[in-house]
Amino acid sequence: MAKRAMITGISGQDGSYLAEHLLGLGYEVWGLVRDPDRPVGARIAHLADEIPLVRGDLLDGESLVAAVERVRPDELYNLAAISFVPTPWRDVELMNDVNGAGVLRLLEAVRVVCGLEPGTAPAPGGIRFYQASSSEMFGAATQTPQHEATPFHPRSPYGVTKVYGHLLTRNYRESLGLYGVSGILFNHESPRRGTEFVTRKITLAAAEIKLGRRDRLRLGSLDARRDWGFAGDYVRAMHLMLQQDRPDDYVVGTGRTHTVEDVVRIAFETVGLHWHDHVAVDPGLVRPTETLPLCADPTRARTELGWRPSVEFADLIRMMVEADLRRLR
Ligand code: NDP
Ligand code: GDR
Repeated sequence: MAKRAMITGISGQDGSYLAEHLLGLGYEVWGLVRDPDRPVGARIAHLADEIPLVRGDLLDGESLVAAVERVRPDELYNLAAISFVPTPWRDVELMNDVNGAGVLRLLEAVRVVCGLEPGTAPAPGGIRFYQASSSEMFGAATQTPQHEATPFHPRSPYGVTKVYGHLLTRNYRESLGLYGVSGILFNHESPRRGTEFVTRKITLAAAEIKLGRRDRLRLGSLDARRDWGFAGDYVRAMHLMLQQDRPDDYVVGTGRTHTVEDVVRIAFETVGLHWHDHVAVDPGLVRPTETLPLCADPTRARTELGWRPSVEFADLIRMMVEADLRRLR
């Protein structure tokens, strides 16, 4: 019988790639959305006939118990979050409620539905749980590259909420025997990336400038460094994490960093323009508490999961620019 997966955040970048990947593996895939009566959104519109939707909101514990009870998934992927790091301070409480307490509500739904109790072995065939942790938890870590044992030192309220979800997932694993894992994923991008994130902001602007729809692009720090990979590769790692005999946490990234300026240069080269003619630094967009250069040490994912990224950085940026050009034309 086909395995059943449930994905929160299915309308997001990762949700869409994970749904495609699991459908390709023969899974029955359910998506948790806040309002199943609304159109599903561009990222998963092409999968609308293949994915049943179930109502649920990370802010509403009862809705999560009802959703988990109804779907009874073999694997539950918690990808839902407010995921933009410089979310305005006035929205930090909401972000904490979704990214932090929301994980608690979902884990509680799993505990209730599976009847997990301290001191009793979980019933075989229970729900396997994936939590979307983030390299942003490392923030100002003094160790580079960062691996699973690197101490956390988040530099943003977003990073703090992700540490909370991460530690809770570990706690349910250690206290209640839940098969719960956290994937500590470094930045991953794609043509489906939200336009507020720097790679897509740049690739979209390069395409728009090429087509004469605008002339300038304003950015924060061009020196900021990240370890950027392709989202389609990273969802394979999420799935592999839930197939292991023993649950554990894994760092996922390429192990190589590039600067924002590298993204800009490749994007503008792809459309045959000189970036210096179009890009300006806006001090208002420079983050006051930037992280240190974040770089993954994905040794555990490579050796235990057999995971490797397949798309190089420059090819990823070119892929995104070309997709934006196609979409605009
Ligand atoms: P997106 O921002 O693209 O998607 C976020 C999703 O969360 C959307 O589907 C959104 O639904 C949903 N959501 C937000 N609030 C709620 C809520 N209250 N209840 C239910 N659903 C909600 O994120 P990504 O796909 O890029 O990332 C997926 C996860 O991985 C996130 O948790 C993110 O923090 C984490 N992560 C991402 C990395 C990356 O580089 N992409 C790296 C490391 C971690 P709607 O469409 O309705 O708004
Ligand atoms: P990040 O991604 O904060 O790492 O979070 P983002 O693309 O927003 O920033 C990456 C780096 O680029 C610098 N930067 C700019 N960023 C944005 N958004 N806009 C700009 O104009 C700009 N100029 C420079 C930033 O300062 C930063 O250094 C992403 C999200 O997907 C999180 O949810 C996830 O957890 C982490 O990646 C890992």
